[in-house]
Amino acid sequence: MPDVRTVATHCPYCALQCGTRLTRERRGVSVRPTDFPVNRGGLCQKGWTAPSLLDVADRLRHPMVRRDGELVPVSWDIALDTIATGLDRIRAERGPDAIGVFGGGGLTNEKAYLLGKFARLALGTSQIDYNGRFCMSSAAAAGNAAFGVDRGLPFPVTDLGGADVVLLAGANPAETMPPLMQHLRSPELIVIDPRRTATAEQAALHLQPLPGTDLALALGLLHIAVVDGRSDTGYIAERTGGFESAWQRAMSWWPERVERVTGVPVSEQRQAVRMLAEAGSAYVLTGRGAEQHSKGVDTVSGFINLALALGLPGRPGGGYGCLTGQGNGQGGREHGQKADQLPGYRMITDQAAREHVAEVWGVPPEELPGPGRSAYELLDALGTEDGPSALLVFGSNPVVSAPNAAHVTDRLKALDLLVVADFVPSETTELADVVLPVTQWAEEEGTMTNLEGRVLRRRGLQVPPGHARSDLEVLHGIATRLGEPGHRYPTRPREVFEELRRASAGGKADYSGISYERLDAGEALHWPCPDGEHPGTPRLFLDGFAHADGRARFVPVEHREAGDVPAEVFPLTATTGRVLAQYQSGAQTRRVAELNEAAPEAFVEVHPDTAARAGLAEGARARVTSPRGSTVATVRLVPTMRTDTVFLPFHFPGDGRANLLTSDALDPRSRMPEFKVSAVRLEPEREVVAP
Ligand SMILES: Nc1nc2c(c(=O)[nH]1)N[C@H]1C(S)=C(S)[C@@H](COP(=O)(O)OP(=O)(O)OC[C@H]3O[C@@H](n4cnc5c(=O)[nH]c(N)nc54)[C@H](O)[C@@H]3O)O[C@H]1N2
Ligand SMILES: Nc1nc2c(c(=O)[nH]1)N[C@H]1C(S)=C(S)[C@@H](COP(=O)(O)OP(=O)(O)OC[C@H]3O[C@@H](n4cnc5c(=O)[nH]c(N)nc54)[C@H](O)[C@@H]3O)O[C@H]1N2
Ligand code: SF4
Ligand SMILES: [Mo]
Repeated sequence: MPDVRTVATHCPYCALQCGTRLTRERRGVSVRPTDFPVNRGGLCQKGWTAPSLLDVADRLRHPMVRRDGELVPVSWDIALDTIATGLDRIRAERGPDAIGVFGGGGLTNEKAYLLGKFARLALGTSQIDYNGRFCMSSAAAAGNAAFGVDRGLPFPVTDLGGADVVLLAGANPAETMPPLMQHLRSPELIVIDPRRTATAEQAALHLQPLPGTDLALALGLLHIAVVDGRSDTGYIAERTGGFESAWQRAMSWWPERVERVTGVPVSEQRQAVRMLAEAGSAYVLTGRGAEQHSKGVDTVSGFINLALALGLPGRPGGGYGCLTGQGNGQGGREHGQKADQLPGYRMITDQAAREHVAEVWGVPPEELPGPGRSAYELLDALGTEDGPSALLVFGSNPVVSAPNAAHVTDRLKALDLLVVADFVPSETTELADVVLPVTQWAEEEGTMTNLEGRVLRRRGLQVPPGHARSDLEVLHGIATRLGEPGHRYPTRPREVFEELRRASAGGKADYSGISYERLDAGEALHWPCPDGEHPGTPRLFLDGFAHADGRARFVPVEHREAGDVPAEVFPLTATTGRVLAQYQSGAQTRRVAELNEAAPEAFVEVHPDTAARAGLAEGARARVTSPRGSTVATVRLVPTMRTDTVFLPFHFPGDGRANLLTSDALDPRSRMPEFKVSAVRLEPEREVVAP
């Protein structure tokens, strides 16, 4: 890793991957935004303060092993030997599936790829999944069903700026991707969100449904479009299939019925359809608000059906997209850290895919395990009779971010061996038996794939502090101690990428024509990019969809209730999400002084009437209780809230964890947890007095 003075790279946080230039000054590293298309000179507060992550006071600098209950610093050899000995023993006693791996959508493409290979070959386990299951999986499943391929935005972000109307279903980019808002200045916005968010404030039309009812709303919008003769019958006939069966379901969702279920007035439903249908250019986008439900896949399908009926996808100036979340939310789901996938966005159950990848890896296809458990199911099985008794975590903090968090914490505690690689302490490293200090963004090379499927170069500015090593070196170190040949686990990112190119060749997410050389020369390469001369594919579907017949598919969907239904004891609906100044489980951003000042503690947004009924005033400490457990948070009175709904951000630790409330309800297809609906009651926090 060279020590250089200045470098062009990208922000370490979200999927927008704003372009930045880092410079080493005498006082530390400074950041400034570049004119990269997604951010065009803009950054959010997290991006501006990112350099302070590099030298946070409690940065992990030494490997640590737990001895007599305490984590103590040890050498890398001791740490890696401890891990290898433990894994060997567990594997000998209980077989390879007794070892689990939990990855992350923040990992570079190279790390995600090598982690998947490491799990399947070095460990021989099927038990690998990643936090993207909590993030992207519903949109991915619906996108694959409709279009035959799943790429967050099948068009560049800059296309949005030319639209007349953009519908945002359950996304709050004004807080979650602030620089994106510059592309949404000229279009009129329709925002579907139970809360009047900063994004909704900028909308021409804000629909405010009860959490968990978007599917009914999407069916209702399709109903109006068809009945009012606003659907694009020519496009439906030429470019799609399955309209009739989808329409059969939408037929019974007349506007008054939709209003009863969602709370969205008929007039607003009609206005939304009118705006979309009369626009010359329109886009439908979904975010986690529509997706993180036990019916997340069907809900996204409902919105895609609407977009298809209006003739938007695959047209210049129109389309459907999902706003991916984590820095590498897109690439993280393509290279094989998902339970059911191999690199190139191939399915692990597909014989041809297994043969291709096995050949690149130099093993017989029979050696590759089959599909494993999905993220929540994996966490839920830890330490049980047939679940893993060891877990390796790379890039996630499930003690805070997993649903039903108290239960997940218990499962983690039941493990024989928990290994966590991170660059800062987290609520999950606190439970670990071995903690491995790794490099972070400005200390390493690699590639990331942003929300528009564009592959970007992450570049290193400086050497890491202390004894931190890259995740790639960690995987190499464990694999070789388990008896694997070292050359199978290259530690140079460029070498891993060269192999990833070959492994992805011919797959849906084909990176074979992308190289560090082309990226460093400034080429804008969106996958698929099947050969070195190929210009990449910024816009998918213009000539046809990825199904064999070139047509998109309507998917018949029907509304259903959420896993939790509010009733007497738990009369309110709690939903969860994000604030601008904190990122995810907060492991990084709670360590940045400016960010922590802006958003220091857990809070709950409540309508003043709802608060008054519960005997709560602004600033009071409230206890929010669901059938799973309770969270303590400071009351914020928000007059624009629905009276039946409260909102909590999930960034905070301890008894402020919003995930103490969330349930284990999963989408049957994507296995996405229902982060957005929990039945709760609200009351003043009472001191629990010991008897
Ligand atoms: N500041 C910040 N930015 C981030 C992140 C972060 O943690 N902090 N995380 C990144 C990641 S990984 C992701 S996935 C993205 C997520 O980006 P978003 O999807 O924008 O984030 P959320 O806040 O989870 O959800 C968006 C909105 O959904 C609404 N919502 C809740 N329930 C429902 C519902 O039932 N229906 C509808 N229609 N809306 C509902 C919430 O009120 C919220 O305003 O953000 C990325 N950017
Ligand atoms: N209630 C509720 N819960 C949610 C959500 C919600 O909306 N509501 N959203 C869900 C979503 S969309 C997401 S994406 C998840 C995210 O939740 P988590 O998976 O917990 O994500 P992070 O907090 O980003 O955790 C990443 C950890 O990995 C470390 N890390 C970052 N980069 C690297 C790396 O390159 N290598 C290694 N080894 N470590 C690294 C960070 O320091 C941090 O400790 O939360 C989910 N949980
Ligand atoms: S929007 Fe996302 S990528 Fe851009 S500066 Fe903020 S956190 Fe970083
Ligand atoms: Mo996410």
